[in-house]
Amino acid sequence: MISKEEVLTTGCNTHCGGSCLLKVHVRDGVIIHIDTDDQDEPQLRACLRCRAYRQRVYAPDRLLYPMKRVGDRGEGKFERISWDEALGVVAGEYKRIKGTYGPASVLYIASGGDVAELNSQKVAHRVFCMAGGCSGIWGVASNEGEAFAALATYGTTEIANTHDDFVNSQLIILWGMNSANVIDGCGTTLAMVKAKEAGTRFIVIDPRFTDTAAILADRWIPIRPGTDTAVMLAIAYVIITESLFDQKFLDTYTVGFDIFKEYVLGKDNGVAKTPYWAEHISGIQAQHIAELAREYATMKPAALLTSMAPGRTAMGEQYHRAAYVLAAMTGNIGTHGGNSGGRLPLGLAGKLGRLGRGMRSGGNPVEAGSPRRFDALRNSGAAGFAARVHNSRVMDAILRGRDGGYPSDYKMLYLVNSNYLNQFPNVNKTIQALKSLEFIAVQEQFMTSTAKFADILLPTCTFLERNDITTGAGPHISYTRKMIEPLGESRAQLDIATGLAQKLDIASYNDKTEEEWLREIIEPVVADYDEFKETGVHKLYLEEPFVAFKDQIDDPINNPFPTPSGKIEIYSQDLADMNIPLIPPVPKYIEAWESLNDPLAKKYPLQLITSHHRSRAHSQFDNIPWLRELDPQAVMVSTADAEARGIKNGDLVRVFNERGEMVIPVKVTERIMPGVVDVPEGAWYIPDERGIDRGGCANVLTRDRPSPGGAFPANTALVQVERL
Ligand SMILES: Nc1nc2c(c(=O)[nH]1)N[C@H]1C(S)=C(S)[C@@H](COP(=O)(O)OP(=O)(O)OC[C@H]3O[C@@H](n4cnc5c(=O)[nH]c(N)nc54)[C@H](O)[C@@H]3O)O[C@H]1N2
Ligand SMILES: Nc1nc2c(c(=O)[nH]1)N[C@H]1C(S)=C(S)[C@@H](COP(=O)(O)OP(=O)(O)OC[C@H]3O[C@@H](n4cnc5c(=O)[nH]c(N)nc54)[C@H](O)[C@@H]3O)O[C@H]1N2
Ligand SMILES: [Mo]
Repeated sequence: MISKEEVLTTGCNTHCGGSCLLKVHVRDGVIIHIDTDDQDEPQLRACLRCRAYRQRVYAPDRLLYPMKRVGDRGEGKFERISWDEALGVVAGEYKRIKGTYGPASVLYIASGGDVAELNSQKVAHRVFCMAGGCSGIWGVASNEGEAFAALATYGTTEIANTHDDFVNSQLIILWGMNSANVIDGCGTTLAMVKAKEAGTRFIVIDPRFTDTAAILADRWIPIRPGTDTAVMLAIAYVIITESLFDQKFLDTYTVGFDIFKEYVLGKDNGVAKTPYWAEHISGIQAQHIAELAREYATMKPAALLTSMAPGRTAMGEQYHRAAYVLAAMTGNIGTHGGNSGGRLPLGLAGKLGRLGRGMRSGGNPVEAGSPRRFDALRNSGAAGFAARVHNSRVMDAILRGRDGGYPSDYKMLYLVNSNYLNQFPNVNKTIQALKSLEFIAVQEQFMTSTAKFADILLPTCTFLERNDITTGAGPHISYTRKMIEPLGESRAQLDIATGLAQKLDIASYNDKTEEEWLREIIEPVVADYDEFKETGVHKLYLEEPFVAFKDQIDDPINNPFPTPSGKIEIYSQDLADMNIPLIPPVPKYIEAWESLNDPLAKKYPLQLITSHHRSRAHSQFDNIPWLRELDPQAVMVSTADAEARGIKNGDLVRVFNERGEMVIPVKVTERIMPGVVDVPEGAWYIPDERGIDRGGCANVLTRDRPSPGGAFPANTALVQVERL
């Protein structure tokens, strides 16, 4: 334990993925202050959440002891028990349920929590894999649409340049990107500001006039949610008809442009994807689309940076695929200042070497020999197992089981690093599903809305109470040093898993010490482990910015793209072979469900988006007073829509659709386009006695249906807003 005051450097593990540098002031075993990098450029400066982390560590509502439920599920009544009893019950229930219904009836669900190499969700998963197996989910909430598109087009998800390359761009298009508030790698906005100072032009395309638009944009283009692909196709139309595309690039590095061109021009019996066509869909004037197309095609090099949010819509995969085609048409891939049409690399850029594998789940008997889903890409790995359920369908799967066409009947849930009820769609259905299970165990730090449904609660400590390693887009690697002892009886994830493995008599669970694991993970990238531990954060200085696909572009003969054709697949044979009209072989505009043309729009005329919030990482930090003060939860409504409803700024309003209802304050503003409302995701679900949410939990309103390629459509829902 550290007894005198010391200032120690570490890397944040928070699930925004920033991994920013923290300087933690510790005295007598207590964290007294947290500040950040003030050393060499590029600095890894922390955001407001990191700086407020002390309040999270010492929050009065931290879960400090294992507990068992004594009230009804969801009621939140618990009683303190020992670790021995808690882990004994979990192990006993696993054995009972596996014995009665088979291992596939045990569901293991995990999400973000912390971004850490060792204390990740894998360690508990390994226990269940070794004890006989469990069922799992596929579909990453963040970017399943993006991953699908990147794998189909480029054969890899490592598709972005490092952000020190921004200064080399003439033009940067931030498509749905709000990096001033939403972390996408540490220091991203600073790198953009440097580019702006160096003369780069910025265009922001977003239904909201974000802080990013305010800071950077030379031009802000508001767009109806879910219509991005239509606008991209119209951009392609202008580039094609005005012969602004790079034929040599397309001939050398891509397959299928001609088929895409036919579609865009409407020669395949369809409609020409003109700017006028896209204007009616997106709300952007045709002339503005044409101008955007000409700028993007002629200002070289230009970086089209696409955020994941427009991809978190119904048919969101098509948006990412279309962006990659635009990048290829303009020859912007593999060059400094250009971009693949993707966004920033989280973690280390490919060239810098890879961390060691660390502890892995190992083989899962339930998935051994699983056939592949008919709609899985060939290169989608374990996510393509038919034994898995999509993460936004899993509550429906619990309710309907095999009779509903799902792989199993589910009886038990072990939940790690997720506030599932709050963060995944259709809260009201989730409540029904969680009530129907025989047993639920949750690893948590707080009494979240999901934790209230647990039978056994296992308290996890924060990253400042254990050792680990994390990586960030600096690019950098951090040694996360244990600053204080775990509070109460809370434990690190590996400790919890080790205890559970003992209860399940798995002697071979772990044959290494923590130190040995961390050393093994870091060795391929950092030679001197002891120095790394001492320094805390290891910045990787690049001689020049990392450019994705530079090798493929510079020497295509020796460096094919990792796709079946070895080229950028504008046309994907893998997709063609699937023969699923909603995931076509070339990117197409397919209208989303719950668009403005849906008959439902008569009743629910507003498009809901659910943006990420600057004071939270998802639902994490919503209970932290310093952060709550900053930007209280509210629904953002345009002045025009508010006036039409007699709503004034600050009023309490009802936001509702067929799936649910909430009552929250309204922020009336010119900073969102008419017809669109934003309920930022992550606010905690607080039902009143009638089951109406008073906390502003966006997922009360979202639909639990994945997009055909797996995208998680958190930004596709129709709602109505009314004065209370
Ligand atoms: N502060 C903070 N940072 C975070 C997180 C957090 O919770 N808080 N979460 C982290 C994680 S896990 C993720 S996945 C990322 C998410 O990162 P993003 O997906 O980029 O985040 P969002 O805020 O959902 O969306 C960004 C912008 O897209 C706009 N938008 C929404 N729908 C559409 C659309 O259909 N079209 C267009 N053009 N724009 C649209 C929104 O108005 C918003 O301004 O952020 C990471 N960083
Ligand atoms: N409507 C809507 N819903 C969304 C989104 C959206 O844009 N709109 N975004 C989606 C996205 S991109 C994501 S990634 C998901 C995130 O979904 P989740 O990962 O489920 O969301 P978190 O709020 O981060 O929940 C993590 C929970 O794990 C607990 N926890 C347990 N152990 C640990 C630990 O060791 N460390 C930490 N830090 N926490 C621990 C935390 O206290 C917290 O309650 O949400 C998705 N949900
Ligand atoms: Mo995410």
